[in-house]
Amino acid sequence: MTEKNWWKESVVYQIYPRSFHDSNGDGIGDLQGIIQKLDYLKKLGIDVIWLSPVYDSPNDDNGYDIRDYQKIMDEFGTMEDFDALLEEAHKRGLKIVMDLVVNHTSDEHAWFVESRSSKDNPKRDYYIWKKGKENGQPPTNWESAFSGSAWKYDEATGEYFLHMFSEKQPDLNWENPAVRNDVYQMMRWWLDKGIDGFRMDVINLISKDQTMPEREPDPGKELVSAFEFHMNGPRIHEFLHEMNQKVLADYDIMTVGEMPGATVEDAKLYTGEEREELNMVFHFEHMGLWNGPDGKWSNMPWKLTDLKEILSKWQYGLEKEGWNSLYWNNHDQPRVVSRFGNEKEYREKSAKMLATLLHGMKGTPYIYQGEEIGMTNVRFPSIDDYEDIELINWYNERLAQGHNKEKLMEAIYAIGRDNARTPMQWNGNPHAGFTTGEPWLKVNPNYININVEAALADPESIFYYYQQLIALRKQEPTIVHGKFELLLEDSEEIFAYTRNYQDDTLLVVCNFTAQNQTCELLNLSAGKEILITNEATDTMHTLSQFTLNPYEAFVYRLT
Ligand code: TEU
Ligand code: CA
Repeated sequence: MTEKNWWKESVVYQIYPRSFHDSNGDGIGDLQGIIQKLDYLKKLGIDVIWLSPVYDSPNDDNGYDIRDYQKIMDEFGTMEDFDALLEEAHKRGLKIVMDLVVNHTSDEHAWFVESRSSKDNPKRDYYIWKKGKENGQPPTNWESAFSGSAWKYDEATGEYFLHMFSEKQPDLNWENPAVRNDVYQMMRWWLDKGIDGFRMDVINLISKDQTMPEREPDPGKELVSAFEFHMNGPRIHEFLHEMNQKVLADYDIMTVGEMPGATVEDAKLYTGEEREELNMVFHFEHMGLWNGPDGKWSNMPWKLTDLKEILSKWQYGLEKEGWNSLYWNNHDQPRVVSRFGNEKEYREKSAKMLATLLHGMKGTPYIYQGEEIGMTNVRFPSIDDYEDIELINWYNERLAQGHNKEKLMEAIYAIGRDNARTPMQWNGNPHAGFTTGEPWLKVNPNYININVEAALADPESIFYYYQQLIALRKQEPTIVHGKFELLLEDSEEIFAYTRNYQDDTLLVVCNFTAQNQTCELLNLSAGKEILITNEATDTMHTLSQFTLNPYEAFVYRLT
């Protein structure tokens, strides 16, 4: 596809390289391992691969702490391997979108090594340095997203530097034009190699509120996150427009910004065509349904009506301007079939239902590695089996505060990022065929039954259902362009909507429960054709009143 806005008709597949496929037996996924699986991705039917960071990194946050933007991480291979991957992907008509992490670098990046060396080093202002308070406290009472203060004291110069994530991820100072120009130069270097775009990590945090407001601690909220002060900051649109004009506009690419705290109104400004900023954003509203006083770790119960309110708000909101990203999970989120579906007795049915709901909507769908075979969350017996800095820091901080260990583990089982990072399950061989060595993170023991080889051998598998949904998007303009209309908005059991384009109307109905549900859709015309269903049937429900089986989903064309 070379026409403008090809990304509006594409389906994206996210690869977390560390966990995708290991080609040399060191237990760590790598670029050659991805090359070996490109035909599998082609078979699935996806168009674009979003590659989580593959740059040189000490891996404090598994590559989201970059030490050299123009060098490949040793464990992943060489720049020649990357060039081979890009060439092999393009040969198959697959595009590669890289992960751009420029809100922060690693503290081992040459820029930071210089910046911290002295107050008058030319790179001092590449980062955000502040004096502490008179009483010896850090400059503000903000928390890092990975627990503890968002400020780290640096002995060498007696000042603190800001890190909204780990202590090894100092925030770049985007107020400094030299930082911006160095970032733009690096982006052009990658785009001139022929990559097809960027996913931009927490890109709406780069413009900091220069007043550095102190936050009054709120007893109801254990988290006083630095995030809150810098989401959609004062100069964010200026910076993104500058990036667009100095880099992005010169290339036929796709850009998607990861934007914690972005609203529909923000997204219109970030993605409106005439705005010349980005193409799409990832919002987090549906990923925050279970947030409570301790953020996501509160793991509150969620309601279908809340999910419907959020997703339909974004469908309506970006109908005329901007464009939606559609996702259930990624490398930071729990597995969708465990979170929103039913991983036990209805794993396959509910996974297909969830896929139907998302892929029937308007926007660009993103599939996270393993989602297409219904991989689930994991329950490792000990905290020592886990690797993610976010969950380990949170666990240790809460344990030190006297919280119950079992309760903490239950939250990790439900919400922890390692749920998404257990190695991809390729077959029933040891370590699921991910590696011939010892995997860097244990494989989910259910790989024996849940793996690609088994899925490819089963015509009724979740894989082939995703393959059908992707094909449907290619053949049905109404799925790409149709206007969304929510139905049954008060139902806590059924999520239903129509898509209308020219004189074509599609109906999507999904039962989110393990029970039969009666449903009536009186004011709709009759069904004319079943486009897809997770039921083994060729008879359509009459829409006046009908009964849905547990986790039943279908897409009808209406007369
Ligand atoms: O994630 C940003 C972010 O908001 C994370 O804190 C995420 O939402 C959270 O872990 C879920 O509760 C991006 C990357 O996707 C993440 O992997 C990195 O750890 C983070 O930025 C720092 O680069
Ligand atoms: Ca390897």
